[in-house]
Amino acid sequence: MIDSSTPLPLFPVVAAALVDEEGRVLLQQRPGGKALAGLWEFPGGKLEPGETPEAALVRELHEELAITVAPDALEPAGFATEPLPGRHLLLLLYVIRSWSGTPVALEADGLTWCQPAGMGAWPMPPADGPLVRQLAAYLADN
Ligand code: 9L3
Ligand code: MG
Repeated sequence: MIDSSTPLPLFPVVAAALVDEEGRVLLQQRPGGKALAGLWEFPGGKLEPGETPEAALVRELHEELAITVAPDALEPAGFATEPLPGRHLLLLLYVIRSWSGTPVALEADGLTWCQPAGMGAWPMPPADGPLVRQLAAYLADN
């Protein structure tokens, strides 16, 4: 029986705030037919078995956006949790200020660059909202 004293298994997912020279951050639109379709998210995804969060994010950004990121360019900037059926999402956010290549939407329905202060205009998955506030605080201090 599941009750509040029984921890759900963690479901780790990584996400990136790619920050450009003007302080804008890239969001991508989740594609139709997938969970949370149409919502705008920080790019990223699930860890594969045995993968570190950093390696997973480097791989996801290459798969989703065709960009190359060096592992030491990842700055841990925040996290959010969200209960899902049977498991607990743990979403880790990394700031990235340098990469090679120009992001193209290989899996998303669209891309947008926006200031963190303007992200409220973009409907996001539940776990991404807290990350926006953490991102703004992180960027103000770093
Ligand atoms: N998720 C939420 N915000 C994000 C990302 C990359 C992912 N910025 C959530 C949506 C799903 C789960 O993580 O519940 C796994 O993501 P996907 O593999 O369905 O993209
Ligand atoms: Mg993804």
